[in-house]
Amino acid sequence: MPDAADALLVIDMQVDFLPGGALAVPQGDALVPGINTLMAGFGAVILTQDWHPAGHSSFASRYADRRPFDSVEMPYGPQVLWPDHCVQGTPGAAFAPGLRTDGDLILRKGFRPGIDSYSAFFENDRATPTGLEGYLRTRGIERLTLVGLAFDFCVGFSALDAAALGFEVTVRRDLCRAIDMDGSEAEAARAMDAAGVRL
Ligand code: VGL
Ligand code: ZN
Repeated sequence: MPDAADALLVIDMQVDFLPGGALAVPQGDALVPGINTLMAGFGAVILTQDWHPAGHSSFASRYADRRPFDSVEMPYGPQVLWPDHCVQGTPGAAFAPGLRTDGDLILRKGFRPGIDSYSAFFENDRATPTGLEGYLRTRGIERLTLVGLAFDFCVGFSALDAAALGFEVTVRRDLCRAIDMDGSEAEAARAMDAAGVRL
């Protein structure tokens, strides 16, 4: 019997993050069967969806003098600029082909034009909540297992926030893949380990 206090969080398993997508994460597509199998063992399954309006402030195409993977200073701090990706309602924002999407909640994030959201809990100003904490707490969920994309961005920030909020957090590294720019994969692993996240 799945324990009602355990939830699986499936992060950003979307077409644009798969090989061939706008912001492809190597081997992202290889995770689908394993994640589908894992879902069956959980009492609560939540999927997140990166969900940007066209012209989002995290898109390098918004800035005449910037390229994807440059960094800019936003009012809330440094922000990496990305290729246009996961634009609301486009095929690239859809879930990965073959992924089970019959979970309990689909949480969309990154929909505010002026602010990016890596974490499923807080936007990149580290202050604006997505509402996920309240959802989990009111359901009595205490333990979270995270899988999906990308290990060093949305999975990592979500895991760190979940640990800081007091959830017991496990990241199934075998069911994640990283973008890995400038050593970001190792840095994310180090930060999660230091925060008490089980890897
Ligand atoms: C992500 C960069 C930009 C992710 C989303 O899902 O890790 N990374 N938007
Ligand atoms: Zn994004």
